[in-house]
Amino acid sequence: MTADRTFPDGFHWGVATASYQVEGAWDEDGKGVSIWDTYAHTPGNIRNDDTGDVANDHYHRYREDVALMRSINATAYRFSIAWPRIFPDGAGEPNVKGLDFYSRLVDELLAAGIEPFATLYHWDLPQALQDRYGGWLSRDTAQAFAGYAGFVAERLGDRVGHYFTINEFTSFVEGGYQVIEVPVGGGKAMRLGGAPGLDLPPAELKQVRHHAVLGHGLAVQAIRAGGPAGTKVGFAENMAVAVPVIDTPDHVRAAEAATRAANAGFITVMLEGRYPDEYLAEAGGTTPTFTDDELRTIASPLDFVGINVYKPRCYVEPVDEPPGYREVPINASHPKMQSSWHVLDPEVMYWAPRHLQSIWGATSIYITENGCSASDVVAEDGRVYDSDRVMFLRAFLGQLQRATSEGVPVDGYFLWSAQDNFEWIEGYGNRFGLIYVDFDTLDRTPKLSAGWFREAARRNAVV
Ligand code: GBH
Repeated sequence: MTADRTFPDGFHWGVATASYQVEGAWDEDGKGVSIWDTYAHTPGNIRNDDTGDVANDHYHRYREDVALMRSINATAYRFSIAWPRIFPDGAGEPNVKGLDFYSRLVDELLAAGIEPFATLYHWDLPQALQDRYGGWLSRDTAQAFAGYAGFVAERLGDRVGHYFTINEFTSFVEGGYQVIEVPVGGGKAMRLGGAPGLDLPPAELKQVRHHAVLGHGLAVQAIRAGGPAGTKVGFAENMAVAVPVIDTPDHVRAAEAATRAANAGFITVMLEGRYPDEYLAEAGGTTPTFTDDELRTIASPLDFVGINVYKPRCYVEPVDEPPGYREVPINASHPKMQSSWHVLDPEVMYWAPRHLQSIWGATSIYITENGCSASDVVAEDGRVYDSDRVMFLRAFLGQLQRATSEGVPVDGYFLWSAQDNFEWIEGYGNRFGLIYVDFDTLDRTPKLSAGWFREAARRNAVV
């Protein structure tokens, strides 16, 4: 292996999961009900009516799972904390047994030499807050989120030094609070879905987005106040990435303008402290309602920027008239990975962090998720031959290495996912893991790609 495919020293090789997708134990040890418990328990919402009641049973098998992570040389684990385990009612009295689970998990990770990175909100809102306030439609939920985040940083801060506030604003807002179809290429569309399963008018939707980023900002401040000095915090957003058709300065400028506009309600306001004029103009300037003070909170200084990178949002060309770019339709024959939305282009892994650096001057970036689903099966010899995932990882990490070699400040990579798990409205059908899970026996089997990851992490290089 030549030296020129290596990552910077200290680069984190992580794997990621989320509480509702792996933990199970949905009503154990005093946990409150989450909006995903409610949503999945409602027939017709999830493919095959699957639920996360048991999932990977990670709540009970975390020791085995940490050992598996160690066996593939992971140096970091991004997990999420289930808010209703800590505050069953959303706020008020904390549930000590719920916190104890994460405390045990963190101890196990540290003993295995794996650094814990905790996400505070990966969509499993306490149902109590949905009922009381209408969830993120209300500022009260943002305030409650900060209370919970500060409490966690105070209690786990001696051992957890990195926090992601909210995972994928885009997904839980756009999928949970409206009924919407999004283009998936070739003129086709897919319907998004998710808890709480509402269909709000556009003005209220903008207020939901605003309260989500406000919750992020309030949580950043609460984590700094609650955790020890040096605690690091950022978000984990599914960045909309515009890819230039041609790598020339005019195309790149067009792609940057398109990227800034496409992230207006989330990344742009969190990093700039203002909503772009076009975003405000869309609804006649009437929504969202906000104050300057809130904008300052939303843009609270961060230690790093986290992005989930799966696919390009679009391709762009420059044009002379405003806004200076034009989206190019994605061709019907464009290659895809198994998930219907998963347009394949490894170069998105180069452009995403490069745009973060060039548009917003990011100085520390984590790829908080990247991966793909595949039609994995256990072969007769007991192995799982996910050749497409190996292709995917080599290509995407190759592009990430290209970015770091040009000085784009990426400090780590988290593969989605450590294991096959509950893929939201797709149920257990779409497998994203490095480790195959038999959902009848809960047996775990490392896939071919796990061997690839083990070697890449060992060498800190694309292999
Ligand atoms: C992430 O979401 C989640 O954080 C994670 O929990 C999930 O399991 C993982 O990725 C794999 O899906 O608007 O064209 O993209 C994934 C991002 C966003 C993918 C919504 C599907 C709908 C179609 N998801 N997207 S599109």
